[in-house]
Amino acid sequence: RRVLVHGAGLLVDTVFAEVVRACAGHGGRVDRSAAGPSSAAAPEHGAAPPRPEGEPAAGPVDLVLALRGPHPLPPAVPPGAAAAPAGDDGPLGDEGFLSTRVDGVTVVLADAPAGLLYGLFHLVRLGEAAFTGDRPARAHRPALRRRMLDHWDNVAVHPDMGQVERGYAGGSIFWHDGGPNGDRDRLRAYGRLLAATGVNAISVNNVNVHATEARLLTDRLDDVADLADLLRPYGIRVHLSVTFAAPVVLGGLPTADPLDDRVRDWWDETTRRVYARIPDFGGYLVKADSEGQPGPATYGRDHADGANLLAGALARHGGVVHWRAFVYDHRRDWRDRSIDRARAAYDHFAPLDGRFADNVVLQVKYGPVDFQPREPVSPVIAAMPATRLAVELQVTQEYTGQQWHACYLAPLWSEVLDFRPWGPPERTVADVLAGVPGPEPRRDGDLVAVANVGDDRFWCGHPLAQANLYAFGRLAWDPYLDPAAVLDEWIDLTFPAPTVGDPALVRETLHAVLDDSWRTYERYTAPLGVGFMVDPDGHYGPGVDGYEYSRWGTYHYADRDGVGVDRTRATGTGFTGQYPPPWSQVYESPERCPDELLLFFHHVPYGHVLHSGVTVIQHIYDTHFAGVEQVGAMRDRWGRLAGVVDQGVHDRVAERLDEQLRCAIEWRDQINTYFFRKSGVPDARGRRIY
Ligand code: BDP
Repeated sequence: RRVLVHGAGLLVDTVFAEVVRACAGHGGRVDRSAAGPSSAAAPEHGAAPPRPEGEPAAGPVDLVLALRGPHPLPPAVPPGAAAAPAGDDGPLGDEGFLSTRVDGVTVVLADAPAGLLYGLFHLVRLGEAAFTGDRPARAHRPALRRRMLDHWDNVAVHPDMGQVERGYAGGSIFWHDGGPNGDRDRLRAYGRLLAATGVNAISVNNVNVHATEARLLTDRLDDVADLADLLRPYGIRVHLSVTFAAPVVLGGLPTADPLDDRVRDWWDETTRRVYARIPDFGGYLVKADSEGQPGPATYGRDHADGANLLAGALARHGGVVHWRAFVYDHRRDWRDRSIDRARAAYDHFAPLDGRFADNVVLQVKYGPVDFQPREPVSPVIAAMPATRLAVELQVTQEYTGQQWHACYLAPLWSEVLDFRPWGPPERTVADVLAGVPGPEPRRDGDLVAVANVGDDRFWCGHPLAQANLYAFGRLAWDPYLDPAAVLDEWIDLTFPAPTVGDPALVRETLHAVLDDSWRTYERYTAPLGVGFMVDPDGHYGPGVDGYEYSRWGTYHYADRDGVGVDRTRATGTGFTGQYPPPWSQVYESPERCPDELLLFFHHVPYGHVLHSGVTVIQHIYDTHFAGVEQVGAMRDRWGRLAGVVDQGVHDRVAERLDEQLRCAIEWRDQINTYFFRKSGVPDARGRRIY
């Protein structure tokens, strides 16, 4: 094929290098026109030298990737290909692109270099289809401006959490034993991989900022600048987790009080130095006054005072502060039933709505407690119309099987994104983040996720966990996508169609293994939204009473009569009152509450009959037996791909499915036995319970 890349800029250089690489060995020819001076900074891909500016490529061309702008479009763009799509002549923006195919030429046009890069990856997704027939012009723009991954990576190995906190894919891709991870090719490949999913921002160190990591902001800034240089060609901006105590621990000041002038000056000057070194630095990520991290409360100040301090220092450079809403009392007394951890984020932040600076993004976990496989959507999202929000997902599978269990999380995330915080027909969470205006003007927001990548050979430990990374990026680009369609994309990009036997085998098998895997995981773990019956040490495997009498505030309250947390206004913690109608009423009522959340909101007798028609106790037994059977079926299905997919991938997944089955059986037996002993109610179907 013949390809023409037209335009100047670092990211256009990347596009050119990518196309050269794709064509290498296939007899294709790639030309470059209108290249500007920035191509000196092209990534090291061994690209062919660009053609002189303005010189058209000779002969017919199959694909043109062209930047509109100061230079005229090259003649290779067929007449009509540059016309706006019917009904959509709005600007393409910094990252959008227009794709079409006219007169046998596939054309991608963009107004900014990043758009061309995303346009290229769009073609890669289309594959051969991008070069057949005519394709009507279509404009593509990301629904969300910032699509961000947070790495919980420590620079130095932490005695409890290791190199990566809650990391299940080996060591850190960024850091190794106190210093940078020297594998620069791997880092470039990571940038490329992320750009292909649509991710455009990354935070490179843990939100729990320890002493070594704190210094990334000052005397170890060069390490951050190096990462920024490696990721910049792929349109990814680097952010840093900072400690709120930095003026004390790094600056030697006696205080970090956000209203103290010395503290403000310190942040201003420190931030100025960061931007002098990294001009496109993204901003700061802060976990403050939470789980032992320092924050403004020490000085009697609130979260708005704290966030606005950093926002002020960043604003003049175009940076943002992601301030996490994951704040609660982690030293509570388990005997005090009046404190409810689910209430905490709303109680802390809702009263502050309207006080945050415009470049503060309040980063809210999708559920009110902590990344459980099933939680209601956080009430904070509806409560803060005057605040820019990010919804935080957990791609790393801390509570969903730790990349030993196959658990495709996109259906969970889609449920969150499709949730309507004010009830139908009002806006969805996706609408809120995309900036769709409501009764009050709404600010657009971000989608953020805790990353699942490490230095593992398969990136994510479990090769199938890559589907979660891919789906996160795609849903952040377009939160209205269907999870099954996203999975199709990932399968086609990841596994070549088998050359012998049934060409649909790989696709069908992966759907059979992954489509329902999140619900399967839910079936064999904590029932009906009660959460946290997990081993408290590592959060892997069952721990039926592991958290029941601890300080963390995550209880199920099972006794001989019933189970669940009463969060009603009538008799419980009042958490249901944090939702606007209709959800405040729906969740308040055990009759109206959706089955899957019943024990999150209500303490009910074991004989309580669900909407499904079975009792709570029978539901527990049935789902736990079914969950194990489903994992067995997943394992058998995967077995049929032996010899069809790469042997190394097959072995790794097979090993993990064996472990998933072992662990699911352990969950089933412990949960069923626990509830049988508590309730004394036998299984109606007479299955063996220990
Ligand atoms: C919890 C994790 C803990 C994190 C915390 C957070 O167990 O390691 O530090 O979330 O989000 O789920 O800050």
